[in-house]
Amino acid sequence: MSDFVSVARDGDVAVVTIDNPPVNAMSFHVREPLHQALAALRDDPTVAAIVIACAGRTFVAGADITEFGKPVQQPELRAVIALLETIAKPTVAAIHGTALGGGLELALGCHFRVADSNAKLGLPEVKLGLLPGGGGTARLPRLVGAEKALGMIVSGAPIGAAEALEAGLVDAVFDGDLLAQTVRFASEMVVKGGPFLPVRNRNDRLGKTDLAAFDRQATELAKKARGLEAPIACAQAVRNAISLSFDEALAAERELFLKLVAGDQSRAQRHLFFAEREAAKGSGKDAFWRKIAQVGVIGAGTMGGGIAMAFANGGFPVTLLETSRKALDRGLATIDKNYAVSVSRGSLSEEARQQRLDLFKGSTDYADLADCDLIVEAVFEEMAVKQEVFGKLDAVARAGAILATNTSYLDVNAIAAATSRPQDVVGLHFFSPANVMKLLEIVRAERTAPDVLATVVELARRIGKVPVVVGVCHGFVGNRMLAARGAESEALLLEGATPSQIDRVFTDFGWPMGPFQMGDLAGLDIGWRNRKARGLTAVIADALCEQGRFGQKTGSGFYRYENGSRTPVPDLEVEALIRAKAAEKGIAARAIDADEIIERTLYPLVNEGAKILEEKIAARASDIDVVWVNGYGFPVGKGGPMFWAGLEGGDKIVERLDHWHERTGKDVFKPGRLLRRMAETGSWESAVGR
Ligand code: T1G
Repeated sequence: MSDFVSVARDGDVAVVTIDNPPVNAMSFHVREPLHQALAALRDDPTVAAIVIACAGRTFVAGADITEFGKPVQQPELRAVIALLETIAKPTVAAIHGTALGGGLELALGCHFRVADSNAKLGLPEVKLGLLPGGGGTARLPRLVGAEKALGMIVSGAPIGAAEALEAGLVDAVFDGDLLAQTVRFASEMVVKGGPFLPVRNRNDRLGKTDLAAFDRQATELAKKARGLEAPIACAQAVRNAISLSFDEALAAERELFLKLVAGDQSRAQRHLFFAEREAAKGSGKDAFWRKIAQVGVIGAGTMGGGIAMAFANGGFPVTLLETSRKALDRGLATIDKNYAVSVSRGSLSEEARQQRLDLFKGSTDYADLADCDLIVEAVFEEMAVKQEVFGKLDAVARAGAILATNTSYLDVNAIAAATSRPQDVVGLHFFSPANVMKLLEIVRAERTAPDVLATVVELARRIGKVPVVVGVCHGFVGNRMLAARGAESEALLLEGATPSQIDRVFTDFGWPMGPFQMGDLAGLDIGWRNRKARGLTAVIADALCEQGRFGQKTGSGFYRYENGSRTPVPDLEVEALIRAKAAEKGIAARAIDADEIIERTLYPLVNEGAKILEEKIAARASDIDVVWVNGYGFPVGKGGPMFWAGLEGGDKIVERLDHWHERTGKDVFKPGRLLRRMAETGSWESAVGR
């Protein structure tokens, strides 16, 4: 056959094996020989049944994403599946690892699907700004029902083999030798005899759809789309499966798919798919350079507790150290409560909760960290405190242990210098809540050893984090750019904009919330203490904090929060305070529109990103996108600030920054050299290359 598709016989059962490492993507060089093989086997009278299986670690994990946006080579996936459905003899897909996207759609083209008990099945196309384009929106509802299909396709979340069996998506689940059991299953079907109904002709479940319930569910899901087109298209396509004939629904799916695949949102989300994988490159993927079996965390506060949970969730025993028993018990109680909340929400079983709690050991004695392979410090954000902790760590930690700091701003080189082993020191900047947020900014200090870097990058993936390696500067990539994005927020308020007006521009842009609501959620006192420590001021935020308005936690900040609710209510008192501060500075209020707000917040964000790239604090523009999407809620449909800059147009950004620089004389608007080059060359890659 070909290097990528082979056919073997087990009696009168033909086994077609796809072998296209690493994830058996349905690339053209797979589709063509597969199409040929199936046509031949269909017409071969000596073949009584056909099994489709995959070599390597997984069943087909989807269409080949690298082919999108390029001329389509025939046969397409839909043609392979259409051929599959013309086969009268039983066809069985043997699923192990992950059957995702086009891979599951291929399996839906078979009469039967059997799965290994650890297999996962799903249609995650929505995460790429797409919808299933190989008939999944018309076939999946016919097997699992419209409501279940809607949930799976709009969320893109895979389900396990047991749930798939219960839902009717697979016909059997096996442990052990999957292929042998699948061949036996196929033979049993031959004996049982046909006719074998292709999924496209199975309409019973669809016929039982409660349309009102379905439409309610679809409306609820659409509300959460936040400007993304794909979730809406997914819901529409599943709706079509109910109300149209199979072929009409298939044609409608095609139309929606072609529109999305050509759109900026899907291009942005495909960019992020590869950017996340690129960001983790440069380290031995599955090679642990240093053994990490036992983890220590210093500080059981909000960050320390979350970090400890992240490691326990990854299966690592954790020693949690605090200065006093009281503080330790408080920290452990919070961890216990957090797990209890997950159990009550059904996202964690009671058994798993207990297993994780059993991984924790509390201590107030540094000596208990002596057997840890990695120790993460999460104490007060002050250099002297951190250096004292690292001095103590240097005395107790075993040789070869990795010493990490969770600082979100401070100089990791200066922290490392407080030890006799700076080569073992690295920054691990988690984001709050650390057991939830996916981003891990890994800060490479001047003397951090390569194997330390490689080890923590791999470790990050193992605890479900998205690692990005960055250099040392104040605030690293994320917080340094955040400062640039926020630099003008106060000026915009003094000149006439309101907190809710600015926040709405951000939510319209696709952000979960704007800077002022975010400030209230995180607590305005954190920034206040940081500014005071550095001798900086923020006229309005400082004034609010002096009034004890720290945000949600005190019931008021830039907004009011009534009766403990999290709903921000615009507060005339705040607007009066802003106007008073403006009057003190002789600033008259004027109308400010959404474009100006974007230009004075997001253009400086991009500009700071360009400076970071130029200083090699970030290795790639796409790394900056991964930081902002996974750590700061930058809308995935825009691909991150650097990708978005390409959509917005480098020349327009430079022209407007020049305008504001001339008008205000502020450095935050002064376009960096690399941004100008990007505007000339049209891409960050070519700008960096020049
Ligand atoms: N196409 C091309 N390359 C892919 C790929 C794909 N579908 N999936 C993975 N890769 C590459 C990836 O870039 C990396 O490359 C390597 O494989 C290993 O991946 C018509 C429209 C399967 C769960 O969305 O979720 O089908 O960096 O590091 O952590 O309806 O990969 O080594 O050079 O992620 O073990 C739908 C995407 C496509 C699934 C494995 N499918 N893949 O995770 O490995 S759209 C998806 C994943 C579609 C049809 C439509 C994960 C994984 P490199 P990895 P992993």
